[in-house]
Amino acid sequence: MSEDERHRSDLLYTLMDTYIKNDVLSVQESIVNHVEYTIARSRYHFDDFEAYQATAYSTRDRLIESWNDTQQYFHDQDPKRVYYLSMEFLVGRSLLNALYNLNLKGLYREALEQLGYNLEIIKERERDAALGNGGLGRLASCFLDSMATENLPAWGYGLRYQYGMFRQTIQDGFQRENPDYWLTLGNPWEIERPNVTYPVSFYGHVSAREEDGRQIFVWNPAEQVDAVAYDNPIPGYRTANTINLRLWSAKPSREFDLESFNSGDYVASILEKQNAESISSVLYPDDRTYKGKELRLKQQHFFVSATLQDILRRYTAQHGSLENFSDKVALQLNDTHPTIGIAELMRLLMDVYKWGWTASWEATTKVFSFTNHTVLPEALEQWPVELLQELLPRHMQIIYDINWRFLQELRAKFGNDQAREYRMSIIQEGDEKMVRMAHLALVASHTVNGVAEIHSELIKQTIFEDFYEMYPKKFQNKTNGVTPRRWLAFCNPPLRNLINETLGTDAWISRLDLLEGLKSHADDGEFQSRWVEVKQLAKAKLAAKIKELCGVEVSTDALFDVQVKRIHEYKRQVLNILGIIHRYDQIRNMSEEEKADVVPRVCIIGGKAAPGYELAKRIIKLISAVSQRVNNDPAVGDLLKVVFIPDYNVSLAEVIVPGSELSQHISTAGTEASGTSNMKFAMNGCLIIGTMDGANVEIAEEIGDDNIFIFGALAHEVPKLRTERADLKVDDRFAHVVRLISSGEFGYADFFTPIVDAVQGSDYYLVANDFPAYLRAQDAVDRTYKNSSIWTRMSIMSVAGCGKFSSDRTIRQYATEIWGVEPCERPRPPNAPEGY
Ligand code: F55
Repeated sequence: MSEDERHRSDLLYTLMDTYIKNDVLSVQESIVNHVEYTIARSRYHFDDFEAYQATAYSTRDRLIESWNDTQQYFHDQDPKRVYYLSMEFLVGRSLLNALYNLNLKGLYREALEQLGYNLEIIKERERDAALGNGGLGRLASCFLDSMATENLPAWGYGLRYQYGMFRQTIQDGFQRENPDYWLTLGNPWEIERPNVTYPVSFYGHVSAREEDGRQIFVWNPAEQVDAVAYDNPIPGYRTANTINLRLWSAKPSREFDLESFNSGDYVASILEKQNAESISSVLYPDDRTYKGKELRLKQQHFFVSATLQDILRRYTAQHGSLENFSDKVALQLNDTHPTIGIAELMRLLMDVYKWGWTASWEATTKVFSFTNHTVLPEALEQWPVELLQELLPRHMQIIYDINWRFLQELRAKFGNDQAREYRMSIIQEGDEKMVRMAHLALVASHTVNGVAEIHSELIKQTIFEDFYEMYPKKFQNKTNGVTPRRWLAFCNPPLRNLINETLGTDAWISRLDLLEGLKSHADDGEFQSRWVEVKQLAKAKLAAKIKELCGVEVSTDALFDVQVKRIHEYKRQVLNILGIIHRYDQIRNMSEEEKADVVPRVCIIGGKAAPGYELAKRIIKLISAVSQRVNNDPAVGDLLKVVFIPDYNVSLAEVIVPGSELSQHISTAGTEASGTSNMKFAMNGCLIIGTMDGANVEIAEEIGDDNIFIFGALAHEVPKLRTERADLKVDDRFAHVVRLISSGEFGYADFFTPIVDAVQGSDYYLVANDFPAYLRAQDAVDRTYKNSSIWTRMSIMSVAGCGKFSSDRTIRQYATEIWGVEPCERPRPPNAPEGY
């Protein structure tokens, strides 16, 4: 090293070695600098929103420090990495989460306070990042939090939609969808990486030629767009590690098709290129039924192609070649949405890196694993062969090749069994040939997992029965979990403080099993009354939110009963609303004496219907109509209130979950893969009324079945009950409430006919069957609520038994049982300021 170089390196070292300091003045300096130099407002005048922005940028600076050092550490240690591929990440807000994880919340609160701003107020100015539909997207975000906290060498990959999940408004009781252009006022959390850009190709044709006695295929695409990386730092809780969520945005290609500009019509060429951006512009808001939309397939390919190019590029940059690639990389497919990535990796290995089929296939099957999130057949993705052929001709060819070899294997194992081949083939034959993405994912993955025990068993017996017979060892279970940071410690500070005090430590926040220590306090009267106080505080916050959003005044003395989730027939919001109508009808026919005995209830329902899901939209209207009627009936008063909370999202959930006392998870047994909000509610001392479905089964097991209200048919009984529907003796109360709807008691009788027909006809989701048991369970709820000490005991036992449902546990199981990756914890920098 020359004298000059040494000097420069010393200087850089000193400069780089100064971390942002953790004292009030330094924080204020940093915030005010961002007001002036980043958002270009005057340091003397900035409003709450600008204070939020500057605080976010200041927090981001710290995330960047930690991100850079973590990535450098991963690079130097070179452990096996895992990449979580998901078309959805339901992030929600980031400010408080980052400050808490970095252990800087108190410092920033104080710094802002002295400047005249309140952190609790300005944090409300952040828009949710709603890049997901529901459970699947939120799970991906919880996993990132846990992967960072568990110090895993992991990254998330996804799409940077410009329009996230639509914003729901309710007009005259009907759902309206409004665009969520969430980036309008900027996104301080992301770091644009214009130099991390990859070309992604579409359409065109494949040509073949001989080279050194081998067939070489060349894809000549007809369209190309660029994928630009946006990095979103994900800090772990109380660790020096910060991992990355890399989201891709589509831009017109810089190079492709430049000739067309010189062919005359310059303006038309520019305009045509603008279409490129539409690829990443909008999140599809359908969370169940698969729709064969070409743009959706384009999104999927755009996403995985950019992701795999990035992973391969980084790997070869570090290792000089792709040697040992499959020992050093694990790729998790979040449902089948990124499954075209299997064909894309094969293509890249064979056509770009010139590997042979065998080596490519060996590597591909070694890196991929796949998570299934549903047993509903209508949700299974299938793409028309014709569409795939046109959009991705080389991939279609590779899929045929994979299928050909797979069918050979099938014959070798089971002999000539045409029916089986027909069922299992990756290509579904018929008038319109289809590619079954789940079959492709199953054939190419070394592991497939369901998301709760019952669900993982069911997929082996139903949708993947044949594949289970063929590859029994591939099948695993990974029961979902949620991050206890966002969903308990941060969203419910009074409960956090009470738990800290009681356990004498906050270690439970990253070792949730420690909550078990609460069990010995469950009968302590003193502790119980503090527990009740904490719940009352959260109920008051929720009541204020309800007033703000629905204009309805609710009493915090009433039992707060909640069902918030996407609206779907299988989740049975209809069972809930029929139960509410029954309750209403009873109350209005009571004497004053009888009324004195009633437990007052506030029934809170929220959730979005997919814009094309007509029946779900009618259900929202029915709930609104019932609430109109009930809330304005003087015979009912405070004994029953019904509210539909509009635009249910992550930030609202952070208020609703702590403020609930009873929450409903009442899907027809065997239909809800897991559910994750059930875990969030239980963790916050909210009792569950639910069916033996999804993770409810394991929650009951963990917290004890006398601490949960379970009812209804069991999963193994459901198929038979469906065939016996015609013989069912319908409960009189059921017939009565249905008649109230169809006779126009709530108006709109004709509009509600399809709902009435659904539960009176084939009743696929067995609403009528489960109705009597549901009412019995609701009676038990009322009886129990009257005894505050028993109720509170159950509430404490719920929290105490929730240890298993931390996503930290889930992620550790993925890491050891599927990915084979180990923690890689960056040592805390020796010169880092205190508390860092
Ligand atoms: C989104 C897009 C498509 Cl194309 C299909 C499904 C979805 C989606 O959002 N699915 C979803 O949320 N599934 C849920 O996943 C959760 C996490 O595993 C489960 O808890 C829940 O049971 C399941 O319905």
